[in-house]
Amino acid sequence: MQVRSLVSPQSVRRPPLDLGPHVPGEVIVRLKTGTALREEDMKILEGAGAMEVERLDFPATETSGPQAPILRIKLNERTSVAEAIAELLRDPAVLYAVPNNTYELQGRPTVTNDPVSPNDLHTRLWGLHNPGGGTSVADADIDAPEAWAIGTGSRNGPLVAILDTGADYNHPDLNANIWTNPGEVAGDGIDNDSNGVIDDVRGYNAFANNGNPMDGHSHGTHVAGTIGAVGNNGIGVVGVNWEARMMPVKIFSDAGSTTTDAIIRGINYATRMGARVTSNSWGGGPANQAIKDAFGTSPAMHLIASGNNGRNNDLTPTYPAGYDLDNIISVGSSTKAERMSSFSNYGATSVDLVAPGSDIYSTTPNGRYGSMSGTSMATPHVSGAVALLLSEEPDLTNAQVRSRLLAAVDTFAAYQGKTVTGGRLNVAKLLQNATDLVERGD
Ligand SMILES: [Ca+2]
Ligand SMILES: [Ca+2]
Ligand SMILES: [Ca+2]
Ligand SMILES: [Ca+2]
Repeated sequence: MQVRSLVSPQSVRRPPLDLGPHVPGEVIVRLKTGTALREEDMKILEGAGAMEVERLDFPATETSGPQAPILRIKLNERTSVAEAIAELLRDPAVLYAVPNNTYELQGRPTVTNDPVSPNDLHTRLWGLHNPGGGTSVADADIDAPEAWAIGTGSRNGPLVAILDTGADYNHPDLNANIWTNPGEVAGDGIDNDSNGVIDDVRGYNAFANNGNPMDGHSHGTHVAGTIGAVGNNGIGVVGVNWEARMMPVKIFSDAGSTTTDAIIRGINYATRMGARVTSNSWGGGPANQAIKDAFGTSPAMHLIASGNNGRNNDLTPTYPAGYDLDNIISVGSSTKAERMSSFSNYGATSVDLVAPGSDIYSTTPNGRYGSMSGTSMATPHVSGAVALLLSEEPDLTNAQVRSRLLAAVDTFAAYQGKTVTGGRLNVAKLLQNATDLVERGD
């Protein structure tokens, strides 16, 4: 017996009804084939109202090879974004056409810069080592001191791209652990290493498309300190890694907003420069196929904040954490009392694990220190743990990193049914590997 399908054909591609917040008069377009932008492609774009075309091509990798063109087009005044997308989707040469969606930082953490002398600071790093007392639960931490008995990180270790508001690379507790581009000469106005960016010595400003990733906000500097503030140097704080190789990629303006084209430029730069890990304390807004493809093309492991809406991501996905890619890990936030942070998004199938994110003390610009809360602060604990693991075991694949990371959690009822693992990061278990673990009391 034949079953007749009542489903209509899938071949008609329609633009989404809700385009989400986006840059007016701009569209991101990906073509299907070829690596060159041909004359007939230009005709298609002009037919859809394009006035200006910028290439945002994904870098070729060993697995992907050369990539089909991806373009940011600026439209003439007569054409709306919805009209242009509808027109482009009618052409079989177009793989997809999406808005240049805009995104915000994950929450707006408040900063309290602290004037207290450096010798007092270690007691505030409860996420690394929590002795208990007050509202704190002893050992509600990632067991960093136990991990440091195995390794403390390396300045020749994995390149960690921090996609954020930049970083204060002159901070005395960060400077030595910020990547220096070996192929670039500072201040000569020349792109010495021919990577498309002039004078990108300490990272990249993808938002303004220049070589200076200085942080005028504070969020990215705080994230960097959790991953790799210089350890055992007698000042400030210690990161999960005492030594690290962190590359600030500034995808946000100093006001904390960004666009799809800046995000793609930032991810592509990280890919091109060989990032092994990316740390992403941002999200919200609509799914965007071009951003998903930029993450998917990159061979790096991507640690991504689950979001600060206090909601279930299984029901209402948050992006980029929610993109279904093997190299993305979604991170929720825990408190010093071993509870889910009230602001943290959760999800039994969509949030992989939690890490300390409430009341986190770290570096802030101009040589200062302060506390912030958010899944933004939880994510760099995991990024730092993955970097520490890869500095010890550089040959691990992404699949191995994922399975090691998700096995090396401390499980608690508070995280059951709210995360895939039901647990909180434990970096000592991660480095020890779960098989020969000896449980410790603190
Ligand atoms: Ca501990
Ligand atoms: Ca350069
Ligand atoms: Ca130069
Ligand atoms: Ca320090």
